[in-house]
Amino acid sequence: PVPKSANSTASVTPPPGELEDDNVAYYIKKKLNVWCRQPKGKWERGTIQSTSGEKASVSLLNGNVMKVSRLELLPANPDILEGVDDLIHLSYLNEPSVLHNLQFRYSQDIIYSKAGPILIALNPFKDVHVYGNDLLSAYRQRTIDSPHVYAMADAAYNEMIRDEVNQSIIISGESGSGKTETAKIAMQYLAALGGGSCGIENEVLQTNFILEAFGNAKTSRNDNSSRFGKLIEIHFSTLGKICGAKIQTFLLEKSRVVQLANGERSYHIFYQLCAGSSADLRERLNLRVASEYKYLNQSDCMTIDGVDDAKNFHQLMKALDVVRMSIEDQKHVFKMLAAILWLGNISFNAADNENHIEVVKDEAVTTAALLMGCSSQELMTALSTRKIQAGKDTIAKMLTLRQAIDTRDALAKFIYANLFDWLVEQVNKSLEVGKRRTGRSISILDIYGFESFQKNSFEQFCINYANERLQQHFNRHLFKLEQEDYELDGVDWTKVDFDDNQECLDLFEKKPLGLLSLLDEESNFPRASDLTLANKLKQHLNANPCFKEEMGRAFSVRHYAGEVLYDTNGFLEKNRDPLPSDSIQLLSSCTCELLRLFSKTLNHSQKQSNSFHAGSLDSKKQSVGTKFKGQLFKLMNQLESTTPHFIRCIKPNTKQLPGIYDEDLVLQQLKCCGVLEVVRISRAGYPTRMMHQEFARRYGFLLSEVNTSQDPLSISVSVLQQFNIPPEMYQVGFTKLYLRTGQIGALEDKRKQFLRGIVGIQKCFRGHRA
Ligand code: AOV
Ligand code: MG
Repeated sequence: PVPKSANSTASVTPPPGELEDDNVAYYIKKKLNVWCRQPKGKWERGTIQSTSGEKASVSLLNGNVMKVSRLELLPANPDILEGVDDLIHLSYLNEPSVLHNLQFRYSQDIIYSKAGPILIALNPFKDVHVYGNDLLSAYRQRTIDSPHVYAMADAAYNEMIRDEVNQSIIISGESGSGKTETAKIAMQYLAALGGGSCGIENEVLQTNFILEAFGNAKTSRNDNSSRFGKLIEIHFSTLGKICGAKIQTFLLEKSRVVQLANGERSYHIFYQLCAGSSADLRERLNLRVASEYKYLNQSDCMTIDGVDDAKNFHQLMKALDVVRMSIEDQKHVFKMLAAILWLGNISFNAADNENHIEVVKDEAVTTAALLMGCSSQELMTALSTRKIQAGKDTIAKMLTLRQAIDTRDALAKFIYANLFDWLVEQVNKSLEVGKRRTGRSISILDIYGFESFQKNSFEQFCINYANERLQQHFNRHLFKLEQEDYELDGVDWTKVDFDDNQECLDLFEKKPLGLLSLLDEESNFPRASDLTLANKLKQHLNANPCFKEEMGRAFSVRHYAGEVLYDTNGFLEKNRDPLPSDSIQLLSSCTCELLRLFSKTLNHSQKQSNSFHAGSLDSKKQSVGTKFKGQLFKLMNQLESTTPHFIRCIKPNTKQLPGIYDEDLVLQQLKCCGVLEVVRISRAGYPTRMMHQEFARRYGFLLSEVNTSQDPLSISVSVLQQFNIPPEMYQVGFTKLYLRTGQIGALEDKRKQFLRGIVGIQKCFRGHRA
């Protein structure tokens, strides 16, 4: 289940160092390192001994000598570049070189590296001792500058203060790659840096625990997988202290509440509640052990290795206290959770021989009704019948087993999703920025990465759409803006091709002929089916190069990170996400305040209509896809106004184990997130840029001959000439100087030496007078 390779068209300079005829001899003479592809595709390092025709004989590091085609050879980096901090510094950027550099570091527990402006974080799957107060202060005082989340958070903080511009830290990567942990590490740094007297930073950190309890679950790929996207905006006062925060969440996976794949769990909170609640609470909620609930026991997985649900429940209650949730509200929350569990245990009996059912009146129904605040009869009616208008009368029609189960599950999902949103709202109220808003903030985005499985459904469809949007943001910043900057400033710059994914975004977003619009149109059509949807898509979208027709109900999308095959099975239903009007009426009549509140979140118009059973989308109710698109647009707008910092998390193996570095897996992730392109472009470009005035002011005094001109440009050029900076290492723009990697460092050294010299002379002079 891995995405196929990304199409990398971006090559600024030709991939450096093809082994050409004329330099092979040089490689042999100097015993330069090369990479040699092994029969199974793995690359080994060695040196070329001799060549004959198209064949070369290579002596490998492990002592073996191999005869291979010259096509199987790539230049390797000299030993002195082993394990460099920033991939930009590698002489050769071919795949084995990049993979080896990261592996070399990983094997020494150095999990962070840079790729130009991007931070790469490899998941260690164990405690690596690179966190904590000592390191935190070291990064604060800049006594360490090796790549780290701390360094990135520090840069964001400083830029926020210096430029008075909001910042964002955008974290992406596959499931289990370490996004959520990385986000927490960044938050810890900011909390330490911006911690004030009011303790709000602790509150901000505690929210992680609450959101993870309700929004994370064990999946086959991650024991603590976030099943929602999250943006946390941390606000700072003019003094640079944290003064509040705001959390936005995206697209919680609701289906998990009622349906689990084997070996996976529902949301942590259910198991925590069952394991950790007090005797008193257990009695009030008529609570059982987790294994007695159908919603939890269907997947044969009740516990997670190394996780103590009961202990976590106590920590959760503490966290709820920290965000000042009242005991009353906490009780409501637990009541809703128990109600959901009991709903899942409600069962049905055949009522007649026409497939109709009735609800079994047992402990499950009575307890669920009690917790929700309605009578058992009301609940039973809502789950087994639906009212339909027949002339002037309303009559109750009995449901089939399938309809009844769907109704029950829809109710459980609705309650949970609303409870989650409500909880986020409560947390936000507690974190609310005081009256003195400064507008300065750092946002941290932890959102699901690109997904491609054997079978992909509506969830992957939405997730991958979100990733296309994020990728465009990434492209815009790193490639487009960069080029525009050069062009505006009159700098000669051979255009860089990069994968513009606009076509794919159009495929999703175009109206009326895009995936989302067509999906909505079909969702509104009562007799539509997954097959009619698939046919409609094929009929209208075949011309888009990112769309590919497949057999039957399926279609494929060519995403920036590879082609994904989607099965339309369930798309319409998940996009409509219906709740029967009878259920809405039931909720609005419950004595539980929360449920009444939730029922109001639904559009009033839906209550009148019978959208669920008609199987269409109420015209006023937004579909899940459209709502998500709206959220994404809002998110993108927010991010556009910030200076972005990108972190790409990489999962070195799928076993969640330390010490295993699967080259293919790493390579495929590096390609998916465009890391290799960024390195090439950053290196080919001029990463350092300075206004002429700024440059002249900083280095002008180093000139040995007094420059009579006051013109910053001519002063700057004189400086560059005096220090013999080769012309290919810089470009002079209309307003700025553009320097290649490494040049500014050399100038800074000269400046320091010079200043030390002056201080030395002054000391000596003072000493003389004394
Ligand atoms: P994710 O957020 O990217 O997955 P997590 O942040 O939950 O991934 O990381 C998965 C697991 O990897 C964690 O539970 C830790 O055990 C381990 N891990 C990650 N980063 C570190 C680190 N820096 N040091 C030690 N262990 C780490 V998902 O939410 O599934 O996409 O939807
Ligand atoms: Mg996560």
